[in-house]
Amino acid sequence: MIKIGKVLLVGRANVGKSTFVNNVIGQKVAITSPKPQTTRFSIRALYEEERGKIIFVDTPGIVGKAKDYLSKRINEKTLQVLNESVDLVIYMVDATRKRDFEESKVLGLVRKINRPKILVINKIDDPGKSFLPQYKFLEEEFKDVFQISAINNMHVGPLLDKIFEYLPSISVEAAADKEKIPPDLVYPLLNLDSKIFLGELIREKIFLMMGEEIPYTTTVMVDQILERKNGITYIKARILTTNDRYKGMLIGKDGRKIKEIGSYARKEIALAINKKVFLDLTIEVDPHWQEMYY
Ligand SMILES: Nc1nc2c(ncn2[C@@H]2O[C@H](COP(=O)(O)OP(=O)(O)OP(=O)(O)O)[C@@H](O)[C@H]2O)c(=O)[nH]1
Ligand SMILES: [Mg+2]
Repeated sequence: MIKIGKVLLVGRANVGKSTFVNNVIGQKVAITSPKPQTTRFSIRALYEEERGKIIFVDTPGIVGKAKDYLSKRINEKTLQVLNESVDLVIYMVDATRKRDFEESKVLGLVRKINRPKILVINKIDDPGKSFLPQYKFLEEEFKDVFQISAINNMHVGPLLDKIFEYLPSISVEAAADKEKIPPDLVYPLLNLDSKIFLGELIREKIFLMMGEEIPYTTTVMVDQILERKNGITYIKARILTTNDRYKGMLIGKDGRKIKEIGSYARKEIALAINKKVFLDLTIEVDPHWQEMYY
């Protein structure tokens, strides 16, 4: 018998959900950054080992007060995912952040999900900023509680053991027969196509290299991926932003900012696909991209 099932990750923005998924899988599937709502849509990624398969569903973090249109849309998207049928829910909280009304909002949503749940308290590697006592009361509500450091993979092993305990078992023969597996568990490694994934890698660099405001005015479209005869992979991508001022900031003095973003993204893409990459990256103003989002 092996285990196979779907695990939903839910929590406030920035608690480390995507970092956790990347580190368990051992490969970057979701971009991460210190800014909230880095993840904008749910990402499904497959973890496989001898005990079985886990489909992790990483979701965008829920923010307490969604002020702008984009943030509202992202919150709505996450709420929809919470209704999906899953075998287990991981509710992740951040030990380095105060529990406030935003956390109460997320807890309220988690309580409504009628599935087995595990409470994961993340970032315990950072004792200087620990609000651990504020999360203590949750330990009565959740039978299974793990304190981890997703970034250092600390205590992640025992958590995985527990996750597997909760997942349904099926015979090895049945698991090998795609017909016998529920269709929503037959995923490729990642549910994103390569254009979307490359766009995400570029978007991550904007989240890491620009100030607080700009990332939320931008999205990235990858238009073309071409394998050239000379062995170079040509990628044409556009950063969309909402007005000229932001465009100017993204370009930077003498075009330095866009160059930095492009070069950082290009290097990571080249490493990931093990090919030489030419990244043709431009910036466009589109005041309406957020309305078209999704
Ligand atoms: N110290 C510490 N930092 C962490 C840990 N896990 C994640 N982080 C950092 O926390 C920030 C947010 O991590 P993400 O994985 O992007 O968080 P997320 O929950 O996916 O956030 P959203 O997608 O915005 O909802 C990043 O800067 C991570 O490097 C951890 O275990 N310890
Ligand atoms: Mg994320």
